[in-house]
Amino acid sequence: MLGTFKNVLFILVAISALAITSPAQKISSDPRGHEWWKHSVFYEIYPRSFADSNNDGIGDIKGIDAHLDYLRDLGVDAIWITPCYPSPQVDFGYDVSDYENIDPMYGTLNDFDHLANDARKHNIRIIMDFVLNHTSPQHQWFRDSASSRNSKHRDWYIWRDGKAPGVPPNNWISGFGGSAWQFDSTTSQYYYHFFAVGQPDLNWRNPAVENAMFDVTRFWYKRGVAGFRLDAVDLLFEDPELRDNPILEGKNDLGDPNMVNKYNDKLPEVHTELTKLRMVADEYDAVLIGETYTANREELKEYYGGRNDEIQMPMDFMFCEVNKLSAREFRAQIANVESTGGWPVYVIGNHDMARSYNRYGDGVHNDQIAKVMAGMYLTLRGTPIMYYGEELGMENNDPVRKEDVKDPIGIAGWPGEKGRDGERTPMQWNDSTNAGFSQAKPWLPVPASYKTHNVARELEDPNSVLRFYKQLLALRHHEPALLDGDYLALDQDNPDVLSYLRRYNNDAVLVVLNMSGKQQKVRFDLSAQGLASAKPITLLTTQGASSVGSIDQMSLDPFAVYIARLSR
Ligand code: TEU
Ligand code: CA
Repeated sequence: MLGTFKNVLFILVAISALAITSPAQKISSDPRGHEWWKHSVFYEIYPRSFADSNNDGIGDIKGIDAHLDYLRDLGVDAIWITPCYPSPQVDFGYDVSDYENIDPMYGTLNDFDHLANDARKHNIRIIMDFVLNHTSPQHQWFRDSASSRNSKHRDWYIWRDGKAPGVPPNNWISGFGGSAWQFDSTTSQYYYHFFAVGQPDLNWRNPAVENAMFDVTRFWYKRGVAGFRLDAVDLLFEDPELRDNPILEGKNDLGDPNMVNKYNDKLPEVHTELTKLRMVADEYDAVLIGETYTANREELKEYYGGRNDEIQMPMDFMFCEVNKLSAREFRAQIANVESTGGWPVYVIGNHDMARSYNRYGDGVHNDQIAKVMAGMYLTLRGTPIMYYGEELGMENNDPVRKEDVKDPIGIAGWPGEKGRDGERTPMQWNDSTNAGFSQAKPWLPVPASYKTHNVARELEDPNSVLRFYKQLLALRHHEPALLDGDYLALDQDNPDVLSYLRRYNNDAVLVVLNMSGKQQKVRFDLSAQGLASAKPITLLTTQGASSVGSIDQMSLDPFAVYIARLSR
């Protein structure tokens, strides 16, 4: 009896201790049992380019804070802020010199706390970018590591002797061009950097690195951060023997030999590590989003973890990289991620690839095509991650002169590879100078199209891309079938029109997307779904609802989007 009482007491104490130690914890699931991130719309913010509060030409934390109303009204539930930590900015923040602070150019930790507090009031969660593969050489860990072969942090990075004088330890090539090894004369060894020379790789085989990095995540979770986007997570481990990679024919855009990154990309150890990082995340009900560049469904499936114990949200770049408006190819990629059994994560653009507006646009119907893309990735089963400005139809603005290039990839690859500046230009708020981003000259120039494609103007125009996004996001938040329904492909042989059902209990939403520039006729026989006599109630369409017709005889304008609820 006393024993039982003691047990109960112990459980009570344990529960209250849990409540005390995790103040950041929010309600983890909705009444239907879904984790919060399954019903959330994520939005990537490149802080240098979102809004400049102090008019120095560079966006900042206060700038984000000032636009939370806009994000809430748009229908955003979580923002992922790309790195805003102290950094020499060799790779615009992806070279971190202190994981537990904010770079003065972006503000202070205090500004961050304000943002976190205001975001909470707007029901917007914050996701930070975790650059876990590498640091800046200015990080105190690296400075100590480089200082002597016996330093405390020596083994926190990957140091090796060359094969011979002037010859690096192996043939590995950096993603930013040239050898992935940098000779350091202080200790006469090479250090490994998959990315720029200013981004030395951490040695994740060292438990001290692992612990320090896990503590970094706790630091932010305790500040109210709801999760992390894991940068370049494929690359955490290297072959202990550092074997040469197999060389392929030809050269890449940066002029280096093509190779298979057999010994430094997606090693099995990555998965063991992710289960540990996940355990820390679970202490705080946090979500992990992966920058996972997978080549096939097996690789993508692995990232969810054998017991769903790795990354909850691995981004599906196979979908993102379809790179043409093709119903067939999107249908195949949707089936591919659906077949993993995991919760899909759809992205159509980010700060590393040309804007979707240009990649999918035909140069004539770009606004219509932007709506088709939105009509797809915001109605599929899964979580979408938007890229800032996508909702406006922002376009790429590539540099035209080498001297204007900021991105190290563009500097190394000019003129064949112009780098990533074009997709990182300032957010277009209105049609005043610098698109309302800043009163000072912005760090990157806005494209001329800001005059028509900006928040203020598009809010006024009922046919704008922005207004379409707003309607679509509102639908997505309210239609149970769009939130929780399954995905059923329809009319699967159609090369021009992508159609599917999202079904939930007695509800179904039908999505029909004309991916061609021609009028299309489609018909659906939904008797197998028990919806043969269902009446479609139009929810959203880009053409007159009456001109569409009925489900057994539909007529679609070029690049039309048609979304309807079907009820039995
Ligand atoms: O990207 C990792 C990555 O694989 C990219 O470098 C990609 O190959 C390249 O951008 C193609 O254009 C992440 C970040 O998203 C990127 O911005 C950083 O430069 C990189 O890591 C290094 O931290
Ligand atoms: Ca600023």
